Amino acid sequence: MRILVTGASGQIGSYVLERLADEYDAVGVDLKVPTIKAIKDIVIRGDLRDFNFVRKVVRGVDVVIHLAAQVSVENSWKDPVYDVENNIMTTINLLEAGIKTGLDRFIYISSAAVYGDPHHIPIDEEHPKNPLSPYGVSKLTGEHYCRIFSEKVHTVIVRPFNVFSARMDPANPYSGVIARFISRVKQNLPPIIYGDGRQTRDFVHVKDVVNFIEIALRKGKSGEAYNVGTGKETSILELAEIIMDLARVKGSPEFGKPRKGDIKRSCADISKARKLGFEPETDLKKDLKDIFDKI
Ligand code: UD2
Repeated sequence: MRILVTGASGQIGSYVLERLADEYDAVGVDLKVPTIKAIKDIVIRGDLRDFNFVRKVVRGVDVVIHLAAQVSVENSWKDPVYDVENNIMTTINLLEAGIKTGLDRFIYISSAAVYGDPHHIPIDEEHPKNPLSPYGVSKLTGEHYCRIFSEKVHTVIVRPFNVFSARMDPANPYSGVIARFISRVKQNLPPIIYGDGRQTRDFVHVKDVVNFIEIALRKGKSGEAYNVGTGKETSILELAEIIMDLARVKGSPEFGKPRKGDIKRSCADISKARKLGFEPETDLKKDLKDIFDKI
């Protein structure tokens, strides 16, 4: 089985490709060359916004795991067109080219951002979808394309909550909150919290996301969506405290203006993923300690 992992140089994609390359004929594609040695020679450089390139790269592939995306909520407000091109156009290009070349399976990595502010916690897959940002809208649009194309190709939608790993980029201002906080405390500066810090997230270690993607590949039902999180809610204030403790930084965090389109609470109901055999192993405090020196 030949597998194509898009976004293979990214935070999740690099781990997915590393894992699958042991077992399958797996290759990656990305705009950038990966920094991870183990996958350097199996990642093709190219732009998935270009249909001609997509057609070439998809030929002979049985499964596409689509992780390439613009991932920042904040950046999606700054440049919504870039967000659409990278999150919607790439998805349609892959589906269209894949269907034409006899693709067997398409695993689309969406996001918990499709739900918007929760009506109930934990959030199950049937929860209303009211995205609050261009990023949430683009991810949800990709899901709709997967759903309507699911008669032609087996498509599975995965909705990760807040993913973290040692491969987050602290230098990138659009990286997730964990990378931002670790970068601040390493400079002996307090983390900056946007808003009052009472907003919550379900932080899930990348190893759980990779585990679930492997499950989805084998057992995911076509046209169905699955949450991937831990079912545990952590406030940004608590997160700041944990990271300040790890770095032995004294004092209090700084507070800034809340971000536009910031979701207030987020916590996954993972019963549906569990039915396929998923069991999260994330231990936030322990995993943060493990990745602290690697970031
Ligand atoms: C994350 C992912 C997004 C998506 C979503 C799913 C990133 C960059 N974004 O969006 O791709 O999958 O989760 O739920 O991985 N914050 C601070 N200070 C900072 C940075 C952030 O207070 O320096 C706050 C921010 O306002 C928000 C929370 O931390 O309330 C999480 O922000 P984020 O950028 O890590 O991720 P989020 O949830 O917007």
